[in-house]
Amino acid sequence: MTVDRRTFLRAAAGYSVQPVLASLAQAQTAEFSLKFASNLPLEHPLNQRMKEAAAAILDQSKGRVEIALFPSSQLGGDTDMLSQVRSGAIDFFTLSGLILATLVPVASINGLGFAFKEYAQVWAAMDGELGAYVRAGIEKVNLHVFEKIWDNGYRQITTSSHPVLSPEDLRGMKIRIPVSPLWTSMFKALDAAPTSINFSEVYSALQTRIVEAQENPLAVIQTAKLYEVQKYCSLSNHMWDGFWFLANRRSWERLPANLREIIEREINAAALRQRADVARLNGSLQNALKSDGMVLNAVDPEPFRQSLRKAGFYAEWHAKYGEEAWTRLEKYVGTLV
Ligand code: X2X
Repeated sequence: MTVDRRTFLRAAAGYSVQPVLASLAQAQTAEFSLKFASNLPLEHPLNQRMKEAAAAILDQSKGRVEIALFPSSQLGGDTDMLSQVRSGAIDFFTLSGLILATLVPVASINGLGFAFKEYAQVWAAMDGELGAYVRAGIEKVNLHVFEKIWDNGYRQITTSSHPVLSPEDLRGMKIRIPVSPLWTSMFKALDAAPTSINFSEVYSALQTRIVEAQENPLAVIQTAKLYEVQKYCSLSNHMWDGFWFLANRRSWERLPANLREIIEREINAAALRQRADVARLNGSLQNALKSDGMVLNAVDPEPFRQSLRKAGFYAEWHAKYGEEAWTRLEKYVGTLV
C-alpha cells in the first residue's frame, strides 16, 4: 500500500490508520490498488459486506484489483472525504445523500421528514425513477455513482436528558445533526437547536456534552457504541437515510471495462445483502440496546408531521427540489402535504 501525505500526517498526528485488506499477499502484486473509505465502524454491515465484496473482486479479477477499506473516518470526516473522492485521493466513498446534497442539492430528497412510510416504498423509489433522477444529478458533478444505494436506515432520536415523545420535547434541544441543509432546516422547523457535526466527532461531542442529543439508525447507535453516552432512544423514524456508493470518475474510467463490470456487479450485489442485514438488525437491536442500558420509547409521528407542515417545511422543500423531483417522490409515497 502506498502511504500518501495526508495518510502519513494523520498517522503522525496520532490517528490510527489501519486499512482492512482482503489479502495482503495478493494485494502487494495487484495492478490496481484502490481505496474505499467510510465513516462507519468496521462492525457495521456496510463495511462487513464491503469487505466480502473486496475479497470477491480480488478473486474474480485474478488478483488485479485490490480494494483497501478505511472504516471509522480514518481518512477524515465526511466533508473532507467528499473532497478527497472528488480529487482522487480516495477512489470509493459511501456518503449519505443528505450530505452529498451540499454538492448535488436534489440528493437529500430521500431524507424529507416522514416521507417514506415503509421499506417497500424506499426501495421502489430509490431503485426506480427517484433514484435514477438523483444519480443523474450526481454524475454531473464528475463522480460515478453505483446503481444500488446502501441502507443507513430510519433515523431515531437519542438523548442524555429526557425521552422525546412529542414535538415539545425537542424544543431548544441541543441536538447533533450531520452537515446538511435539509437536516438543519428540519430540526429548526421542529424548534430544536441543531448543531452540524461530522460523524467522526459525534461520540466525543456527546461524551463532553457539547450536545445532549443526536439522531441515527439503530445499527449505527449500536455499532458506534453511542449507548455508552446516551440514555434514551425515541423511535421517531423521522427520515430514511441511505449511502450512495461513489467513485472518483478518473479512477473509475482508468479501469478496463471487464474489471469495471466485476466491481459494479459485486458492489451492487453486496448492497442488496447489506439491506437485508440492516432489516434483520432493526428487528433484533431494540433488545440489544435495552441490555446496553438504553430506555426506548415509541413515538407517534403525526404531531411531528403537523409541526413540520405548520412551519412550512414541506412547501419550502417542494419549491427547492422543483416539480420533477417532487413528482417522482410522490409517485412512490403519495401526496406529501
Ligand atoms: O453521520 C451520521 O449520522 C451517519 C453515520 O448516519 C451518516 O453518515 C449520515
